[in-house]
Amino acid sequence: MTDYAPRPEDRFTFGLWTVGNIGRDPFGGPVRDVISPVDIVYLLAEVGAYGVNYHDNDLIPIDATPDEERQIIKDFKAALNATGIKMPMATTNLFTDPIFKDGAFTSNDPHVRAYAYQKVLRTIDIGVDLGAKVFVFWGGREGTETDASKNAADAIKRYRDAINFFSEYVISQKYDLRLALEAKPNEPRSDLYLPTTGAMLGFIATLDHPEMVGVNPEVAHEHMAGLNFMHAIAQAWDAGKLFHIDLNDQLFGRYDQDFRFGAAMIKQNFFLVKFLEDVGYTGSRHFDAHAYRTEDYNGVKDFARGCMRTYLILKEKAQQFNADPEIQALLADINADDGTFDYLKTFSAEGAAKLRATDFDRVGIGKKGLSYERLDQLTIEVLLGVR
Ligand code: GCO
Ligand code: MN
Ligand code: MN
Repeated sequence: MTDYAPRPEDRFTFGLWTVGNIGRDPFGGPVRDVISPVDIVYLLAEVGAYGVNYHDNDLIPIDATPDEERQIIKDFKAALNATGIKMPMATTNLFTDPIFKDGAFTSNDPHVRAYAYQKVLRTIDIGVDLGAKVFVFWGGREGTETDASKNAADAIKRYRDAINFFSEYVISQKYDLRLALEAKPNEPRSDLYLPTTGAMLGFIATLDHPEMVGVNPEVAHEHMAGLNFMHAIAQAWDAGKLFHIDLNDQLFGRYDQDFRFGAAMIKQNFFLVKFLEDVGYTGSRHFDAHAYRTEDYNGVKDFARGCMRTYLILKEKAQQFNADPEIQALLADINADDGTFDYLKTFSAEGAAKLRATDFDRVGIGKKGLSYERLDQLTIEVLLGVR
């Protein structure tokens, strides 16, 4: 048992836009005052976070003059130095300004696409200067309301051209920077292109520099699509593509909720944390979520502390699961393997012939109970704290 205090090695990060969220929604205006990026850095230091991430315009207003931009970056760097807060990930806002109302890289208008490229190049330069090692692309407006408006295959091609362009830019500048693509099925557009992490993984394989591009999956986004997030994470991990992760929470079938991590689906998030910890994921554990609209800034701190604390509690539960003799005995039984079929691990003609000649007790094997009810109940009891 620990005190669940966050430590730097936990790599807990928050976006400027997360704890800085002022609680605006489609039905109501802000409920919290805007606080400056510098104040957000101090707030994150106070709650024990490791780092902060940002969109270009969270830090530098879209219409800032070069002098204003220099001063903002200077002040931000001073806050990072004073607090020890790191800045591991940067991203570009390609969705708020009206110019992006029909997308950025997938817009039909070449001026919009070129402006988006320019915005990304500038953000990469500043992000690298601030310490970013991962650069996220979330295609917030890369989609449609009506498919009469765009050719979906052209949209994917334009997306590919853009990521290839930025990959070459990073290589040409000799930056130590990897790119991470974030999928979302919908919101704010009716339908977004490349809607799931699986779709992104397929897309990455078609790029000119797939080795420098991975994914930034988000709990809420896969849940919005009714999918098992941990399975998406497992596929990304298996492909060597889990460069970053956006943790939050979200019920199936709802609007984009962005709840505190672990606020809604405890069991799913337990298996997620268990997966990340079991495989030894060492990247940022980034919380892309925000406090309820009912909260003031004390509530925002409760929110931020809660994200990290729940992660650490679930991590402890995962350790408990892994150390539980009854659970482990069940798992050993379920996974029993005497090596009889090791010859099938690679194909050989002899192996195929041997397999053809093998008699299986199909009925007997099909009758065997697997004890998953017992296993799941034990899991629930670990989670409920009665074991
Ligand atoms: C959302 C997304 C964003 C992105 C962010 C960083 O649903 O709005 O999750 O928060 O993660 O733009 O790329
Ligand atoms: Mn999101
Ligand atoms: Mn996100």
